[in-house]
Amino acid sequence: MKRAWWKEAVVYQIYPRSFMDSNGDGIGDLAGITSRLDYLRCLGIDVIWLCPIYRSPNDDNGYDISDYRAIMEEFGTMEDFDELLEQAHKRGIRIVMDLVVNHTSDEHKWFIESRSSKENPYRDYYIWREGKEDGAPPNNWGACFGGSAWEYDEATQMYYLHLFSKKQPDLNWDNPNVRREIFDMMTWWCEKGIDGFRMDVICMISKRREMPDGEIDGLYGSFHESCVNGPNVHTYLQEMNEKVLSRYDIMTVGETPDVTTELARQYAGEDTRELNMVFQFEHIEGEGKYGKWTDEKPSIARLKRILSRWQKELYGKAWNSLFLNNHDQPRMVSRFGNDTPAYRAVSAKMLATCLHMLGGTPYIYQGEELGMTNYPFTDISQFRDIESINAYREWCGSGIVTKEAFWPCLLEKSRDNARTPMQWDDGENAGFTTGEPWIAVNPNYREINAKAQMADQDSVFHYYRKLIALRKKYPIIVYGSYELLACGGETLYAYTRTLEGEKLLVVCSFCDREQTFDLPAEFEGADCLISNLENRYAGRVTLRPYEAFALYQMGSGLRQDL
Ligand code: TEU
Ligand code: CA
Repeated sequence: MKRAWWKEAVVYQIYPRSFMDSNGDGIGDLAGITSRLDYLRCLGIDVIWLCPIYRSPNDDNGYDISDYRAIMEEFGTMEDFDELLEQAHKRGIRIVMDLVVNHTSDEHKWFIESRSSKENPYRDYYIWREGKEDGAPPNNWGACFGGSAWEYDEATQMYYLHLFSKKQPDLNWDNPNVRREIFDMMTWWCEKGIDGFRMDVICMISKRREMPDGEIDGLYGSFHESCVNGPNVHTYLQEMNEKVLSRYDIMTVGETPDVTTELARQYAGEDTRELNMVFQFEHIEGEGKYGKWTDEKPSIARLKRILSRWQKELYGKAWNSLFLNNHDQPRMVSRFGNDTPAYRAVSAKMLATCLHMLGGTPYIYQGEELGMTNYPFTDISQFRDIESINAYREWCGSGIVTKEAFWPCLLEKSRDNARTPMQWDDGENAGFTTGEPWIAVNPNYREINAKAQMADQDSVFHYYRKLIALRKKYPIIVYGSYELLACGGETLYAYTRTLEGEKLLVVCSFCDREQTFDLPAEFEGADCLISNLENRYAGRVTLRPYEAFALYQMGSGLRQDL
């Protein structure tokens, strides 16, 4: 397997709106991020993935971009960006930009031109279709954020396609001018010195020309067959690679919902000249009761099975990202661990052990390194996320589900769980802002905050520091092959990694009861690299609730300690 810096890196994801507010307007900003770079250096991460900071009317918190070469007013200025980049580089931290080019904002100048007339040179930058004879939308597709995926536009009496909100019209990548403009814009950022791109829903940029009705999925037909992993997506990515990516030493990660391991080997193959890695969701997105919405806890057996398949099927062939949460997902300790006071910290450490010892590039979502939890929402007015608000209105209005039945699904899965402000200290608003925060601070900030955890060697924060340091020290964690160990019940997850005779054993308990694990003979006497509780690892090991450990054995069973 080829070595690469982005295979050895640990990424930290920043959602700027909620990270740190420098000027008291209640909204996180670029100067705020710069002021916290030393915290990230202390944690030991290598790369920041910066969620969108471009000019945007914020229908979807920056994922609706109206100018790719300007900074969102609320976040600061281009000078603030340049300062952030310089200060990050000074500390050896790279910055990967979010690249949202499946769609723009409807306030982008291209779309303003496009909608103005059928003859406008920008008309074909977007996807326009006639309605049906009775005036209905061209097909039955639903948008990700509710309603039809088609919006009727009075001026030219046609519909435009939007797979997300109606303020996020989809670009037409089949138009070579669109591709050229996007590649120019990417080059412009690379010339500025940024270190890579995280590409938003990049698997959706190529649509089939025929757009038949989709199978009903929830309230609408699915656009999946026509829009995801479409006919030209690999051609366009190869063109992007040739014209932009290959000219810089950057990291590229494609957000690819609904990708298979087979497709991932194309998107992020060692030699396919497309992207460095995929960021896929199979392990965390099962079928919900109502579209993505459910109040059911995920199955750990399923998680193990899917993680294992990705580990095996990509090994030596392609590269994957490691994560259990991000800005679109609930907090991982609440979903996969246990966020009650007795088990929160220990289960957060267990989940981190499980992820960080796997092959792939780990992503830490802001606050995860503190074991931040879901928010105890009590009223719909507390939500800010367009997806959550629209889903509540649409599903409860449909007659399919009552408000009482849908509410627990919002609590379990709303994206706003991840978007409450970063908890810096136990002062007012958790040290995030001196003003009124744009979304409520989780009331548990007095117990869970960065300041307290930095001062406590036993904290989740210091555990993450240790995991990151281990990845730098042991190549087996980055490059080793993977085997799932058949053992115990559904909630015990044990696997090994192997590299040139060295071996690593990782054992994680996903439950609140004791379980036993029989240590394989080859790991008797091995070094314990990390564990979240004190134990003796020999013979039959009794694991306490949410216990996790990793043992390391040097070559051929012969310990070489002197
Ligand atoms: O998300 C794309 C995506 O696949 C979403 O459907 C995601 O699964 C969903 O938000 C989960 O509920 C990306 C961004 O990460 C997201 O923040 C944006 O809203 C979306 O694209 C549109 O740009
Ligand atoms: Ca601010």
